[in-house]
Amino acid sequence: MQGCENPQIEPLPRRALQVGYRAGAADALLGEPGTLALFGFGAGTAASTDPRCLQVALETLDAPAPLELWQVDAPVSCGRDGALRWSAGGGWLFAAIELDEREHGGPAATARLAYEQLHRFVGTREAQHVLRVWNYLGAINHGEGDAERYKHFCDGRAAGMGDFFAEGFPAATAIGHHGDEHRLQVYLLASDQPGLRVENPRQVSAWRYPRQYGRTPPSFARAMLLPAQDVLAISGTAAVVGHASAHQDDLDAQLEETLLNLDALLASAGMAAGFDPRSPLKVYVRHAANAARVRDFLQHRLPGVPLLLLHGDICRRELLVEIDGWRYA
Ligand code: 3EB
Repeated sequence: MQGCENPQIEPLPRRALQVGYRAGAADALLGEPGTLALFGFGAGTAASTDPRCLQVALETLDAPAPLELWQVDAPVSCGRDGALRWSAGGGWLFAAIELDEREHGGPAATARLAYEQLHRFVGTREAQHVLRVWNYLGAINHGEGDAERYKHFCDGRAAGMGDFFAEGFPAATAIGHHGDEHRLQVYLLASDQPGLRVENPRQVSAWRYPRQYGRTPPSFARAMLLPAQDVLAISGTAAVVGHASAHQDDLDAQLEETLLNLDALLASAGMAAGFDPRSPLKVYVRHAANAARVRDFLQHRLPGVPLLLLHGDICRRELLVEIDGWRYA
């Protein structure tokens, strides 16, 4: 047939996984069809041996704490590979690793190992496009200047990434937890189709931060549009303007600036403004005493939006709050 000598069958873009906060028992949620991952928050969460379960080291500032559920429209398989656990279905891949820094020689070596193991594993899978990564480490602001633990983490992360992310960095979050100081948790979402990286025109791209923020600039994109462009995965977003932290010690002003950054990201992604009941957000709050004020502020400004407040340290010590999450189109 003329014009059809070399038919190119374009695969349909992968419809996004569904992410939401759910009350209820872990076992029931794990039993629902298509459950790819289930997250509990804080030490009070029941540990599970299911590879799809992760007990995030951050304590929640909400009671009762919901679980975060990821679901896909396909059967899910799962397993373990050394320190790594994974699940996969419908073109999506969840992988998580937890390491003890004492066994690997500190935060840089441990971050490096975590990223080496993760990309080595992802490299064996069909879902090779890492779209979104979360990093939780202890005592993130310990140490002065270049000796700060976050800076060591950035060194190790970049080394462990190697050239696996040569096409561009994933969207990411890096937050300090208050659990066992030596515990590093890294988990990711990957797909068999690429996403679209989104930067924020109000902010210098993180990988171009000037030297004052560390030897190795943080390797993340501000957000990632998932393959069907039906959801934006938003990186940790704080009151950073240009490359500088704004509104030192002013919680309300930092929240306002963060909302401006989130609006700018949505616009930059070509999405309509605003968040809605299908857009779950995580709010990392440095001082637990600020939780009620942060909750009131955001409930007023983002009515109906599912918020999960977590007690965590932002990687710049002058920042009091950071927000990440999902915005469905
Ligand atoms: C910022 O805008 C705040 O190191 O992966 C936000 C999101 C931040 C991700 C990371 C750091 C990271 O620079 C800090």
